[in-house]
Formats: sequence, structure tokens, C-alpha cells
Amino acid sequence: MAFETTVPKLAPSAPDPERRAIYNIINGEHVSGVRTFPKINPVDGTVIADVHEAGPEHVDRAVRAARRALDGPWGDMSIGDRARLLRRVGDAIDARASELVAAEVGDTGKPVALARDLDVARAAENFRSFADTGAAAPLDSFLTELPDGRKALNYAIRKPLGVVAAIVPWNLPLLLLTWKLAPALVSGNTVVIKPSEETPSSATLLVEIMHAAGVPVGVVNVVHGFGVDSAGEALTTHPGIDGVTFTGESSTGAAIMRAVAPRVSPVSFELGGKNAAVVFADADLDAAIAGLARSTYLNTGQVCLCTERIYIERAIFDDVAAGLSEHAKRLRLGRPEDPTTTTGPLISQAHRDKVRAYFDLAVEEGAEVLAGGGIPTLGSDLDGGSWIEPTLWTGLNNTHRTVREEVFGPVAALIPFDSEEEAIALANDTPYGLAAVTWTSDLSRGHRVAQKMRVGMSWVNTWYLRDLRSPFGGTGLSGIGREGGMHSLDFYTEPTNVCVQL
Ligand code: NAD
Ligand code: 6OD
Repeated sequence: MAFETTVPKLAPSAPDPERRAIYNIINGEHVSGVRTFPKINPVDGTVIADVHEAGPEHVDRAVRAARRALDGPWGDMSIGDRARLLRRVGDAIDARASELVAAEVGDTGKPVALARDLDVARAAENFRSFADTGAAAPLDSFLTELPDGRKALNYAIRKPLGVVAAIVPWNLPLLLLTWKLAPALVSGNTVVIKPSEETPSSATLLVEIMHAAGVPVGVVNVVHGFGVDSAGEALTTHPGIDGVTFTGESSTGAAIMRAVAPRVSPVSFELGGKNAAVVFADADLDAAIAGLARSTYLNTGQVCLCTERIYIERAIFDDVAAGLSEHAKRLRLGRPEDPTTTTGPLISQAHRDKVRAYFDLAVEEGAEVLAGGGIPTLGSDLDGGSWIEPTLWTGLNNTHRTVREEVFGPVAALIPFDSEEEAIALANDTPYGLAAVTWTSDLSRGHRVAQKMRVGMSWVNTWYLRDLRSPFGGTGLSGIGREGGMHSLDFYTEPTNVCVQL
């Protein structure tokens, strides 16, 4: 490959492996911040790391490093070489999967099997998939016929946006970061990453792995910290940023839009959801109930695609409610490394306070609690963690705040319906528009209803089944733009049309 690799200068590890230091990574070096903040393990509430918060001057250094890398050999590298490098990163992720799983589990408390089979597996796959997409990306070309019989050739080349800010949340930290990083890099951009303050570990380790795999220094940088008055705001307001790719809350997306407005920078936003599932009486009920349990409770309900509203045809309402509540009660909360654990804690005490406030509000709004509804007592040190019970409500309707606002926890409201038209209207009665699921054995109805859902992703008889080439994103409060396959390349590149008179 035609580029030079500079060996990064890394600061020595902190002496106490139980409470390590997590540094910013700028131009291949570990860099201390303006202060540190503690990273708390949500399993038991212990402090596991001291994270170096980047100040505006660190963010500035990171953006400048990314700009230098863009103007250096990285900017001249062929797309084929970048794709080969991305595949090498995918292999390096596989080779160091156990370290990445440990980083992800330490930060989030999610079950080891979930971190291994979803987060880390997808991180490697994201690099491979976008290596393939980038290497095979076509260019637009048109042979233009002029009225006088002459011809012109129009063709559009893709150029990188430039220095991209990637700001990511805590729920699937590595999966969502690599979902942005891989297409940004194969397109030739350089990147400054701002991981969530709740999950600093896997992004830091990933960038170390990428440097070891040969990614030149400065191409990928990490700044740690919070949003407002911290690294997030410093990054989105920095004049050297050419585009922002963001996944997180809709209100944060709105704040970032305001921050980039003076420079009219492009944004790609994957935001919140209040996703509906619709279950028709003709559905395979066992499959539907198992699928609904998965779409409600995976990752303790902390997946943007999770179902929080379940509309059930009245004739089968009681059967679905009983089956789902049985599933909810069977979930096992426990330590991540215990193979029988199905469900981890919420990410933090602050997030648990928010989810619990919705649990209380649901009861005030007249909900009947079919399962859960509170804070479990798990015994020993686990009671210092941010655990919450998998929960189900009935007795609510679309006017209630608990059915309109995103909870982002392990809970769904079950609501009956009487006709297909009513089910579609109820599902679409939301300012969000991320994902929907239709459960039915009627093929025509499945297509018909799925197409009428006002969302970015509409699944039938399944949920969160992914083909990384397909468009991913949301309408309304759920986002701007689509990522996935060529959709990602469209965001991370600027076309220049060349017109040649023949
Ligand atoms: P969040 O918006 O609070 O934070 C996301 C990131 O933005 C973090 O890194 C945070 O530090 C940073 N940030 C916060 N304020 C900022 C500001 N003013 N300027 C710049 N950066 C700022 O979201 P979260 O709580 O980490 O994640 C949960 C939310 O993310 C939920 O709403 C969920 O639905 C959404 N989400 C959406 C998708 C999707 O694909 N649509 C995927 C995952 C999560
Ligand atoms: O699977 C993906 O590619 C993706 N972007 C998932 C988002 C999940 C939200 O929490």
C-alpha cells in the first residue's frame, strides 16, 4: 500500500488495571485532558476508569491533525488501498475481539454474549461491508447529445467531505461508531470521534487497534467528554469540521443543527424512535410473541429500533398480553459473564431515574402493570447498579405521554385495535418515524401494511434483520438522511461533475 505508517506514541497505561485512565487520541498520541471524569460500571456502581475530558484546545488539535492527515498521503491513497486497509481493520477486530468485548461490557454492563455476537461482530462486518461497497461504487456518467449533433461526456467523481465529526451514543457504542467510521474512511475522509461520556472504552481501543493495523496517524482521532460546554459542543462549532454524522437523541440533533447552521455543514442524523409493532389475529402467535419479546427487551430496551408500542388485534389481545408478560418475567437479570443472563442494567443511574419516572407516570396515566414496573432487588453488590425490571403496560392509549415519548428502556404499552386501517393510523400517530414491525401470516397484508408505515425501516415477521447495503434512518424526529451501502457513500462524499465537450 502506498502510504507511510507512523508508529503512534502512546502514553503508558495507568498503574491500576482496575481503575485505568482513558486518554484522548490525537494524531496517534494519547493526550491528557483538562480534567478527568469517572466512568461508572452500571452493573454495580463502581468506578472503573478515569476519563480525560478534552477541552476546546484538544478538540482544535484533533481537527488540525485530521486536516493534516487529509492533506497528506491519506488524501492521495486509492480507494482500492483504503478498502484493503479497512478489511485489515476488520480482521484486527476479530483478532482482538475479546478485548473489545471486555471494553464494551465494562462500560455498558450488557451480557457478554450480546457484546460478542452483536456489537463486536458487527464492528468487523461494518469495515468489511463498506470496504466492498467503496471498492465497487459506480460513478454517474451521461453521454449528452447536443442539438447540433455534437456530444459531451458528463461524469461525476466522488471526493471526500473532508474532516468529519462522528458523535455517537452509549447503547451500541462500537457498532454505531464503526457504522459511521468505515464509510467515512473508505470515502477518503479523516475523522474526529466523540464517543459518549458513558462509553469511552471501545472507541479508544478501536483506534489503537486501527493504528496497529496500519491506519496512518491523524486519520482517526478521539476526543472524550460531554455535549454542552464540553468536547461535543467544541467539535460541532469548530470551523474546521466539514460535516457531522450523529446518532443520539432528537433534541441533541436539533442542538447540533443549530451549531452547524452558520457554516451550513452537512449532517447525517440517526435519532430517537417510538417504534410500533402491529400484531394481526392471523399471525403465528408463538413467533410473534417471541419476536416482540426480543424487539422490546434486547439490550434492556436500549436500541433505537426497540418496540415501545404494540398494537394487537382485539381477538388475540389477551393471548399476546399473557404470552409476552410470561416472556418478560422469564428474563434473567444478572452479571454480564453469567451465560444465563439475558438482560443487563440500564446505562446509568441518571438514565434509570428517567425510565423510572416514566414507570411512575404510566401508573398516574392509568396503566395496568402486567409485568415489572419497578427496581429489582438482586442482592449483594449488584444493588449498587442501575437495574430495572422488564415491564409491560396495558390500559394506555395514544394520548398518553408514555405512549408518545421515547422511554429507551425495557417497556412497551399494549393497545388493542379493530381494523387494519386503525392499526396503521395508530402506528403512524407519532412525531417519530424510525422503525415498525408487522406480524401477520397474510403475505399481501404484510406488504401492504409495511409500505404504509411512515418509517425508515419496516419489518414483516422479523425485527432488526440487517442487510448493510440497505437504507437505514428515520423520518420526522427520527433523523435526516439515510446511511447504509451507497447511501452512506452519498453522505460522506461530495460529487464533482466533469463535463467534456467531445
Ligand atoms: P445523546 O443525544 O444524549 O448523546 C449522544 C452523543 O451526543 C453523546 O456522545 C453526547 O455526549 C453527545 N452530545 C450531547 N449533547 C451534545 C451537544 N449539544 N453537542 C454535541 N454533542 C452532544 O443520546 P444518548 O443518550 O447517548 O443515546 C440515546 C438516544 O440515541 C436515544 O434517543 C436513541 O433513540 C438514540 N439512538 C438512535 C439511533 C438511530 O440509529 N436512530 C441509534 C442509537 C441511539
Ligand atoms: O444496525 C445498524 O446498522 C444500526 N445503525 C443500528 C442502530 C441501532 C440503534 O440503537
